[in-house]
Amino acid sequence: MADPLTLESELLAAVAAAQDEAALEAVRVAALGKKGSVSELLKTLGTMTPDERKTKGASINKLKDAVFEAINARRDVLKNAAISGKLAADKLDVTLPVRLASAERGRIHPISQVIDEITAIFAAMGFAVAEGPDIETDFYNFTALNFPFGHPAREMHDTFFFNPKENGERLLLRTHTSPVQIRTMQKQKPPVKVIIPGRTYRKDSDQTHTPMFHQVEGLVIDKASHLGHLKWILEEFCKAFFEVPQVKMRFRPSFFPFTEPSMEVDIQCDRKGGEIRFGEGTDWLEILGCGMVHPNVMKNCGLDPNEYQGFAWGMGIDRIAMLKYGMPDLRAFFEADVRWIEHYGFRPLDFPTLAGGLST
Ligand code: 2NL
Repeated sequence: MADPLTLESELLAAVAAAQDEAALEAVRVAALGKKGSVSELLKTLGTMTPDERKTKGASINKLKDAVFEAINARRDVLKNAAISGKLAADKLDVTLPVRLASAERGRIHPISQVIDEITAIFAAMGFAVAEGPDIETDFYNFTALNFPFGHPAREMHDTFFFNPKENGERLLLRTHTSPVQIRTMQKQKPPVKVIIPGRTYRKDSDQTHTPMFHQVEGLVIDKASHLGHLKWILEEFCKAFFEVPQVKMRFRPSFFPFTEPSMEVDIQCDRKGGEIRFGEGTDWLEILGCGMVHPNVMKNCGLDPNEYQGFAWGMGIDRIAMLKYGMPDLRAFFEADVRWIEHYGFRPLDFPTLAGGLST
């Protein structure tokens, strides 16, 4: 039979050597479990004479108590060590920036931002927004707009045509947003006051042209609309859009098939020091074309040019977006580079308003 004192020193050494709770549990089972070394010793008490039991019983019970206590004490130590280790490993750096909610993480493309800004400005002047299809017919894109058949202006637009249908009709990608104005005039009796922002397409691709680009056109039709109204609207627009208190504008005679007279408009700017400032300086920058709606266009929409007159204008969105926000490369607009949009994009919930600021 094992000697209680020897067994005690062996078991206490094993308890002290247990490095985790699982190892300690194995020691406990081997000592105090049903067939454990201490339990086996306890069983021998029943086979002893009363005298033997008196002398040996005390030392065996002392062994059992000592091992039991040592295991409990060791278990506390190991539990605390495990918790401390976990606390040390599970670190949270509260100085890290907070991760944004998903609705805050995306960015609004500068083109969308500029369209929203333009819409806010014209909405405040009482304009509605109209939309129409990107795929158009020859009638809406050219004929109704007073482009005669075989006229060189049709070629100038570098049109993307689809393959002809069986009936010979050839659809195309609209080369300007003007078809939407034709559709609006057909649907709606004057007075008409609309702007049409949207995608337009021309077979043109170089440093300053992309085959898809964006335009916004405006149209006003009423009984007594005149160029004075047009000039005021465009001036108010330019001041609001470029966020300057004053801006000089220069109207130069030009030609478009769908307006008469036609004008190109330059705004005053300052190009000193490699950047452009608006509303100051002695330089000029062309930003849009405009004119009085041609009587033929009125007639093509079923309006009597002796009863109604109107004016219209059109401008490229991509270029004024580059000017306003200092983006040097047009092609980056359509490359879907997330680093570019993170730098130049706008926060999704900051919708531009005249009262709250267009581009805060
Ligand atoms: C430009 C010039 C312009 C229009 C667009 C228009 C539309 C209708 C009737 C008459 Cl339905 N005019 N639009 C008028 C003048 C100029 O755009 O340089 N755009 C980038």
